[in-house]
Amino acid sequence: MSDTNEYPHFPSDCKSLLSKYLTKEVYTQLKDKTTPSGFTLDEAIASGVQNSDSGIGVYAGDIESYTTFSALFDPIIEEYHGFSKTDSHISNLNPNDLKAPNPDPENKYIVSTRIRVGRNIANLPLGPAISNEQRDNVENQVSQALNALEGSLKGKYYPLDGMSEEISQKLISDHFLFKAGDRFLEAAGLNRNWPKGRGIYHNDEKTFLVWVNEEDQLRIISMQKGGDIKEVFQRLTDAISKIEEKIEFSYSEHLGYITSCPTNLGTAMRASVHIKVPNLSKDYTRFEEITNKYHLQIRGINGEHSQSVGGIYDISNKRRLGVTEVQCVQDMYDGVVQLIKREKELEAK
Ligand code: ADP
Ligand code: DAR
Repeated sequence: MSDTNEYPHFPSDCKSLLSKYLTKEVYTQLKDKTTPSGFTLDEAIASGVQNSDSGIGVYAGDIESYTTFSALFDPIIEEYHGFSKTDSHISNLNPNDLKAPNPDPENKYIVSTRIRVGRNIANLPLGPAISNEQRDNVENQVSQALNALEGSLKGKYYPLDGMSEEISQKLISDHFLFKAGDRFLEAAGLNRNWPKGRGIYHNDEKTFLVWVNEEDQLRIISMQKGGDIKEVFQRLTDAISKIEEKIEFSYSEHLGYITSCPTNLGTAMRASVHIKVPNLSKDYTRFEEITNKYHLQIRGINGEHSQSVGGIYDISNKRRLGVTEVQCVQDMYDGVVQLIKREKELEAK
């Protein structure tokens, strides 16, 4: 990453929130500031400057980035989340508050369900500013805590460093492991010293997984075949509380759980289903009417920036900050019920 100290050029077709809110005045105001980790504005905006097709384009290097560079982060957070600089985040990880009987007990539509949260360790820099030694210490601390888990969460940590290409590709194609080499993360400095310090923990059934030192220091994941969304949420909340007995997560009253990308702040939760809607997806306008109504995002089935395959889509909550974890999952559940209802109506025609 370079500290150019020059106002960046954005192509005329650039639609990132970075290009919208990094005015020359804001750049001049912030360009000489640094956070306690030594993180600079040029480092925070590097991803969006190098990738003009970014949607957002900025990453925080530490919790202090959100105050040191607030003149840039605040309007981006407000536009993306509808959350002002004076709002406070509230968390609710109680699965008893979720109203979600299995919407597809015959497994006709929902291929699989996955709910994940991002977490970072308190009082440490985030991925873009962490040192190699600090990142290795995160791996040691987190893997020790995970390897002590018992019962249905019991499993093993597998470092990426030294993992065979065959095993890592199989885990990625089975949707369990993160892809390597994302250019947005690369430009943000999140891939430095790759693959050292990175790895994956999973239980024997691969229904509970933790990614270590990808975009965030932990991605805590619960997933399984089918549509029992409540069971997936219950497993995730059980795991989070167990891990929190050993590790303090970075959290603020204003922004909730702190993450490197501002889109993940708050709950840092993405609750998704892979769902078969071949008829509904032919009428994409109607498809999006339903997903927009329930604050949902449509993705492809091989991760962010991927395409749908065979009429199967990744449908997940879009709201993460200013809503609770229960509301995130309820958003997804309520939207999925409507998608299935509409798909059934089209099947009947
Ligand atoms: P995230 O930021 O939530 O990790 P990605 O879109 O990058 O999201 O997905 C990461 C991995 O998780 C990908 O391999 C993707 O296919 C997989 N995945 C996401 N949602 C589901 C789901 N509901 N069922 C199975 N795999 C999923
Ligand atoms: N590609 C970046 C990040 C957007 C949100 N996705 C994350 N954090 N994985 C962008 O600015 O489009």
